[in-house]
Amino acid sequence: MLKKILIANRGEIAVRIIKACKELGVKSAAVYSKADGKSLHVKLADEAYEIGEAEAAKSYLDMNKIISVAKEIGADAIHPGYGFLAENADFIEQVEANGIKFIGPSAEAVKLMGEKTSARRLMENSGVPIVPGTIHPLKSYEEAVEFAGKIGYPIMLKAAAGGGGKGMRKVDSPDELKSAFERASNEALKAFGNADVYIEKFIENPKHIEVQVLADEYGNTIHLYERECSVQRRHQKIIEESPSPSIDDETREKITSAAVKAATAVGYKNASTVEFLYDTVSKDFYFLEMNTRLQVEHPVTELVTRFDIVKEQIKIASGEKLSVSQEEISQHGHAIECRVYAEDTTNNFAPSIGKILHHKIPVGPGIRVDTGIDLHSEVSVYYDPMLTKLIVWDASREEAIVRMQEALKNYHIAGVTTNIDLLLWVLNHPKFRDASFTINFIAEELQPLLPEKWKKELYDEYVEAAVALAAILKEEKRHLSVSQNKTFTSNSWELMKYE
Ligand code: MV4
Repeated sequence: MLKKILIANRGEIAVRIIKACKELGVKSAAVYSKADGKSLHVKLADEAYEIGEAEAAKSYLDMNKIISVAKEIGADAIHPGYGFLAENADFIEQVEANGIKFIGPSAEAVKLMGEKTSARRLMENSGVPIVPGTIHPLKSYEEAVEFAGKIGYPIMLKAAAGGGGKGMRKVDSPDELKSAFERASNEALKAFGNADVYIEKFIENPKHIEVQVLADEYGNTIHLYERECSVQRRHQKIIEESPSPSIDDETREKITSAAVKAATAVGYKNASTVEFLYDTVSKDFYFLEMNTRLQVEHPVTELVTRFDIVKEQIKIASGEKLSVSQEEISQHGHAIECRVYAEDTTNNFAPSIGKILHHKIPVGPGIRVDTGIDLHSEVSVYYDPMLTKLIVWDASREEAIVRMQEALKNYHIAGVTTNIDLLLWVLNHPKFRDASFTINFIAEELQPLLPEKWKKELYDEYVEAAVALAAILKEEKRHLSVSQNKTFTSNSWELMKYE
């Protein structure tokens, strides 16, 4: 077993990894920036080392610094969590060149899956269904015209080096293609240093379903079933659940087998997630991308399969064989995760910064709280504003929803504005209840309730939206949460109080 793991991350995921280390009797070493001295992960780890300035580029993204700390303190492995350096093939190579174990996939697999056309080629050759489109970067605008004509509009132009929604452009008709092609290539070059783009058929109103995969270093690969993550806004998931309420057992069997095929095809080791778009009408699913890391939403899978993914990651990196076989994994009951963000829904999801002045977490049967904050923590502008993941388990989806509503109502945070009201609004929405939501749910249902900007000339619209939201909240008989550092110019909660 590994002896000391450096955790190259912060917040709730660093805390989650520290807990797995403690349970396995492995020493944990935190690293932190100057903004994070009082953070929970620093308090909980066995050791903690400051690595630089608040800006991520000068701390959590500083590969050399992190590797030199690991060597100095005698860490034999690095767990990257998600984000930051987790899917950086150069980092993996450097970690390994220094004789340190990277808890994750090989640099090779990360590169192969990071270039989206090579990923699509590999999937097609392995019998994993991909979205119809090109499997090589487009060589010219003329080639784009030809392919788009063949598969039919609307299409998506995507950056080969992109992912997660970056460098993506929908094209509705041939006359839009020229400018879209040029802009997409330019954007791709600027964002990723690589101008390559490719074409996919645009899939209308799909769901987002992904499969958790685990593989050891001896080629054994299993899946831990699926998660549905369709409730998102601007490529930011906010609610995830397992099992998916939208697929039948036959589709479940097909999509999980496809995910195992995908991981096997890349010779994958450790934990990964294979993402699919799912068309509810045809019941077809299409490979989107493979995430070569532990994901934010892994806990719903842990609760439903009763299996600890992070401990297994560490065991795999220690050279152990998978501790379970596929036959030993099954789904029990239903789990839902809500991501609690420090942000203002009514102010264009602007991050809310401040000091945590009050923090009472919900407790009770079937409630799990993965948090990176506690009383007095500082929520800064430097990092992702996700504070906490509330995860609940219950025997059925209906019961899990009720349990989550209670958990959210009993989660009290003061000092920053949170999205708890938004989460409650979603859980009560008929389209969430009957599972008919797609990836466009928030954009279609919530956005019309919210004005784009809070300019003075938009005041009427602002009042209208605030009143509409207030009515929804009143119907749910809930109290409005008012931020400590409220601004009277752009805070609809204030308006609602007077309504
Ligand atoms: C698509 C699509 C529709 N058709 N590709 C967004 C993130 C990136 N992983 C791929 N994405 C999409 N690709 C085709 N051919 C719609 C999306 C998409 C999306 C996908 C998953 C979850 C949320 C999403 C939100 C907007 C768009």
